[in-house]
Amino acid sequence: MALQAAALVPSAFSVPKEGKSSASLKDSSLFGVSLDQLKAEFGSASLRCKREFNLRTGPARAQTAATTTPSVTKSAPEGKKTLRKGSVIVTGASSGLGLATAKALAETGKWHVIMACRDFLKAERAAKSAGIAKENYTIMHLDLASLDSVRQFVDNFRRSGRPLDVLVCNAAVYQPTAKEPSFTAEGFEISVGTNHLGHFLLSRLLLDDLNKSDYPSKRLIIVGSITGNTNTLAGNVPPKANLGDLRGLAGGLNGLNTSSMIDGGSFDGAKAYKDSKVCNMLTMQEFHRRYHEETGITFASLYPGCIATTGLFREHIPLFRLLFPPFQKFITKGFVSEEEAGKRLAQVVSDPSLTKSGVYWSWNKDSASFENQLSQEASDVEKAGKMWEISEKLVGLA
Ligand code: LMG
Ligand code: NDP
Ligand code: PMR
Repeated sequence: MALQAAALVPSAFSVPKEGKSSASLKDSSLFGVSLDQLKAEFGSASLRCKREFNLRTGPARAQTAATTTPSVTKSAPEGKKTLRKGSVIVTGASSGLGLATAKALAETGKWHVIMACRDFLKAERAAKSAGIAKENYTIMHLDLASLDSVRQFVDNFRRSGRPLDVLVCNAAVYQPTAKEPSFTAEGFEISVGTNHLGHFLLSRLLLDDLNKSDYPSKRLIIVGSITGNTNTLAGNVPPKANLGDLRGLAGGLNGLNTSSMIDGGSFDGAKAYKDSKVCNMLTMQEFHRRYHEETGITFASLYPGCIATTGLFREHIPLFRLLFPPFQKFITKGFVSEEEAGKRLAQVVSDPSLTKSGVYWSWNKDSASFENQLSQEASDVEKAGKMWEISEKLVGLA
């Protein structure tokens, strides 16, 4: 079953696409990104149209963003079609992408969203002000910065008696201005501890529950990002993601007798976030290699676009928060609204044509999805395996 990383990017996808992918991975020009990639990243409307046209060659490769909803039909014994609501957990659904995704899914009337959030009141207010109908969501407490909380959440969820059809690992923290690291309950540097290790334990524990689901398409989705991919311009803005030989991770990221950074280097909050996203993308692929064939679960990651207005940037300096949205809107053209990004992630949750496993999805400017190519590091099979094994130890699974 082991689908090698290279198989994630079959030759059919080597045509330069809107995304930041298939052009050469060689470090050649600006920040080591080839001109083709730059053109692709900044995009031009006409190029985009042509590319999108070219992309519309296979059902799994390019879809329009028209909010498709799953036809959740199941054959009853007597041959009648019955519908049951899908049950999806979204972590960090109290703001930004998670909230927009919860809203998009709830609005279809075909999903019950379990909003797994660290701040119950904030989540409740957010759900209300987003206008999500009461019967379409449940809020459950989850603090990913505590492994006890993750385990407690899993127990509580099981006790609720709901099935689990899709799990979306979305929550994240980003500390671009922190001078010193802060730590999770177990003493892991907080960005990798929350974004990666918390989700790693959560998804490992809930794999069983997903496996038990009788839903037509079961999925585990982990949100990735362009900034963790050094085969793009965005991924080459310093500090760049780099897991090195994982010595800091192996040491437990505690910043005491070992580094707080995965590669063993000195603390850099922006790098820690980008490293955590690399772990997210590696985890998705390792899940795919280990479990897809056996379970039929679809494992996927995505870059939803640059949602420059979310709470993710709350700790950045005010000038950055002021300039970042217009910079992305008018200069890089990578900007996407929370609503649009939510529709994209909702597609990965429920679109019947996005069932391919092991894929890192991206969208072009016409909001057509395509299978994007991960950077060399983010698709390194050996590193993924090593990262998986170390993470298992850190979260107490091995
Ligand atoms: C690191 O700095 C920090 O060291 C680290 O601690 C952490 O915070 C990390 O990733 C987070 O960043 C990275 C460094 C990159 O970034 C900066 O120093 C700040 C750059 C801020 C960029 C954000 C948006 C700036 C927007 C400016 C333009 C505004 C436009 C308004 C919209 C107009 C609409 C019509 O550093 C580098 O990569 C090196 C290059 C630094 C160049 C910085 C200059 C920004 C210029 C942006 C290019 C666009 C050209 C502008 C033309 C404008 C014309 C209208
Ligand atoms: P937000 O800050 O708006 O949302 C992050 C969510 O994570 C919040 O709901 C937050 O909760 C929650 N969260 C943070 N820490 C914890 C924790 N310890 N336990 C439980 N929940 C927690 O950011 P975005 O919506 O932008 O980010 C969502 C995802 O999208 C992230 O994975 C991010 O990496 C990814 N992404 C974002 C991009 C962007 O441009 N914004 C681009 C590419 C990827 P609370 O509300 O309580 O703070
Ligand atoms: Mg980046 C095509 C260009 C592009 C895209 C799509 C993004 C996305 N960024 C691009 C280019 C640039 N950025 C350039 C040229 C610069 C230098 C001026 C730049 C800078 C920059 C900073 C300082 N960008 C940033 C930051 C952040 O602090 C954000 C970050 O790295 O968070 C980890 C960020 C981002 N740029 C993006 C995206 C999607 C982000 C948000 C990060 C994420 O969630 O992964």
